[in-house]
Amino acid sequence: MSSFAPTSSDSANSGASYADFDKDDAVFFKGIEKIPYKPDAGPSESLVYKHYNPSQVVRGKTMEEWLRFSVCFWHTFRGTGADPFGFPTLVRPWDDGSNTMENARRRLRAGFEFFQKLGVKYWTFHDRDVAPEGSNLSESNQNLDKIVELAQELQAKTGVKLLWATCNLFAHPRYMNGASTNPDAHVFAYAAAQVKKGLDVALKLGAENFVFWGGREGFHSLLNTNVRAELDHMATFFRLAIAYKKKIGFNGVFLIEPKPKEPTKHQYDYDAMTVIAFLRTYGLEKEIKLNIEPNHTTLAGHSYEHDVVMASAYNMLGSVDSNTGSPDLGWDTDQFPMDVKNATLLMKVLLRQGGLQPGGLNFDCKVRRESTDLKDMFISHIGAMDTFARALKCAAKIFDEEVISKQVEERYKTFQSGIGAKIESGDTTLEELEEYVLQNGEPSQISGQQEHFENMLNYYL
Ligand code: XLS
Ligand code: NI
Ligand code: NI
Repeated sequence: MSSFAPTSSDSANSGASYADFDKDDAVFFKGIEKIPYKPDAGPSESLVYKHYNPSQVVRGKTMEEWLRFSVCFWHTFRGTGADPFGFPTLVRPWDDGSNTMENARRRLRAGFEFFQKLGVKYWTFHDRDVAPEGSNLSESNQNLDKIVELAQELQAKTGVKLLWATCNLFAHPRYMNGASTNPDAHVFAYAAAQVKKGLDVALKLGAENFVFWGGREGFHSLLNTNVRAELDHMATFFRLAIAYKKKIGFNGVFLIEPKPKEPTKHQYDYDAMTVIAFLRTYGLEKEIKLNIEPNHTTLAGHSYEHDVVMASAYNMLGSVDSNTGSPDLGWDTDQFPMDVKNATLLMKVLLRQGGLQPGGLNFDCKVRRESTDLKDMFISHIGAMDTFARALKCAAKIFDEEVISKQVEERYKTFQSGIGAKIESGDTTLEELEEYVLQNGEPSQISGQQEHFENMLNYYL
């Protein structure tokens, strides 16, 4: 905590002490009830869903099944609003800012009340978000065990499940030069030990996936870096994790989350195609899929939906961190996704691949540091969920009517017969193709019709 402690602008909890939240029947979000579906609500009614109706069936599945929303613990329950230029702004009345187990328990219990009131069935966390790191590995593991016991209890009581767990291999100073790609084998061993425990915990809590995000796996300078050795070590790290996963019988899907930079200048898991190439190079493509975060995709210089499209095209899309950035900024702002057009482009892909299960749409998002009310935690998630519900309906209409897909198919029709069919099956030669051109001359011009396709998309939004 900083020396400057802001006071909350929220009145619902005024007068409560931290100890009040230790009681079994403590209510963390006073005055906020379970968020209802209210399609006729007006523009300023904010604690209602106007589009997300979990049981509504869209193309054979309920909205809840298609969307599989998940709340992330780190931003929503550990975020303080601090930035490199400013102190924390977010006051959570149960959080005394300490690194104690009591505080960790309160945060977790607040979390489950939040998931339930929101009506979200999944959550995600890093090991170090939920339990304090101790002074050595054994102490950290003991802290984690105690908190996992409480998480198990809360999951059973509420029916909220774990979409994925992950290990924080980037915050502690020991990882400053990387975790699995650290030039020091001792650090590699530490990261491995931490992942071993992370997998035990994931198994215990029934995690449906397990994520690896390599924020420090990369380099700031090639001058001091042996890139080939580091990538070989990273592959070894994954092989060891796969072996342990099988040994303990953890069936969750392993996911790598690509990101090109931030905090490291260049990260090895640059984007979807880089990770797919890495997995294939090291023979790991059957064991690991991708968790795509569109904000990372735009940081890599691609459009919002690019990596979702690419990963899905190769059957490698496992899950999505559905936050967004400001395209006019060069960093990961982790904003809530509120853009119906972008969300529709994403849902189009999910519909085509039949959903994301056992993955989901994880809100790796944080409220702006100026959004200081407890209510803002709800409003942000509700807005994003409504955005995706609208997008699902738009994408379903696009699918039902098949207008766009038929016209895309039409662009490739020359591959269905004649010389095109031979190219398609790989059953031709350069000589044969030369002969074809000598016979048929110059291809006639065919419009790409980009604006026509853009107009068609807008029709459905
Ligand atoms: C950071 C990443 C991170 C992962 C989990 O940019 O998005 O939050 O999702 O470690
Ligand atoms: Ni993420
Ligand atoms: Ni991110």
